[in-house]
Amino acid sequence: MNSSIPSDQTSRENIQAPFAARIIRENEPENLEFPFSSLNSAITPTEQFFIRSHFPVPKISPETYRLKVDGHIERPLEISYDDLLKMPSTRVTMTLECAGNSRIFLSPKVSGLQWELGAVSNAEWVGVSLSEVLNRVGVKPGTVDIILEGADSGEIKKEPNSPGKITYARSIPLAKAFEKEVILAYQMNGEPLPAAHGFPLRAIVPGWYGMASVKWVNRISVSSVPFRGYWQTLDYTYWETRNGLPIELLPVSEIEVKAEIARPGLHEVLPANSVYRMHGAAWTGESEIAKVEVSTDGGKIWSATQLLGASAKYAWRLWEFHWRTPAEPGRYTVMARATDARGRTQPMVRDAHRGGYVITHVQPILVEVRKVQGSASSESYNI
Ligand SMILES: Nc1nc2c(c(=O)[nH]1)N[C@H]1C(S)=C(S)[C@@H](COP(=O)(O)O)O[C@H]1N2
Ligand SMILES: [Mo]
Repeated sequence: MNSSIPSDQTSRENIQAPFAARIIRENEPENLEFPFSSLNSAITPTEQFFIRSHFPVPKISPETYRLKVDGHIERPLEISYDDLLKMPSTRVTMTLECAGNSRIFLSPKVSGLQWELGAVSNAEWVGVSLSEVLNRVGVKPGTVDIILEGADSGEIKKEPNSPGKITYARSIPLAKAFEKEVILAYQMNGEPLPAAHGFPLRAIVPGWYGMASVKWVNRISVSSVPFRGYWQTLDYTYWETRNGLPIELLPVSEIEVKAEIARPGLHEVLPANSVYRMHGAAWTGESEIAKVEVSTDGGKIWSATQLLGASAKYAWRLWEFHWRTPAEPGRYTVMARATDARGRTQPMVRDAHRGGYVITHVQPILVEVRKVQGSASSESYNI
């Protein structure tokens, strides 16, 4: 596809300023959350897109930058930034969710950044298909993993400790690496990648949690043996269970179906007997959103919401529901749950085998309905 033609979904006029600021979860390195209650466009403005970095942002000059490809291949290769820009480009709109998103809702509390609803954002990415690069170097038979390595590095000094100074590296299996939508992106929402999001080049692995989308990629290593690096053995893992028995610790990979409510927010005060616009976003892994339902009575009755815009695989879908709030003031619990085209639905309870990751069980949002003085009972809110 040609990268100079903007698609409808991302025309920048649709993005409204001024923006609500991102929420600081960690200052050094900078880890920032998208203020999810301010969701008002399918594309997250770059200025609001969440940031998750384990190490300080590396400074890379586009003049001296090289992408090196080595390992189990026919022809080792080095590509400059300029040469990458000249290769055929692919555009993909993709929702990036950190596997630790919503961690703050876990009880008992687990370690890690205490993300609320906003370690997830959606952007349009342009870059070179990873398959394009792999075809140039000639992947040898017997390849199992494609290792993506970033230029950032450091030592993890709290449990689980790293073996000294390490880089950020993750692998994806050969079949996934050859999917056209898996790209090495140099553009985000029509601009060169910002430093914090991986300038000059980052992987975009649609359908997988954020940890696979390696930023500041400067080396691709093709491997004939499974890669078992720090970021997929000691961190970013979950227990696979069979017959109630945890049998294997596996790397976190594919995104699970999930809906989040932007408004109302937790403990929001809503006017009684009024029409209130509940809204949010829903996304899934290797499928599409089929429906989003809401409950306003604590989970007894579920009603279908309106899905907005067009469905695009790998991008979240916005949804809305006009709720006639109760006439009776008091506390009410609202919830949203998504189902994808494969019939997968969010669980109501947390599966402990997922540890501190893949947090998709339905979240109850407590709101308060009050009589508002001087307002007509049929007024509409948040529309
Ligand atoms: N090199 C490198 N790539 C990385 C990371 C990192 O710390 N270093 N963090 C990963 C994680 S855990 C997530 S969720 C996404 C976040 O991407 P963003 O900062 O652009 O939102 O980047 C991934 N890629
Ligand atoms: Mo993440």
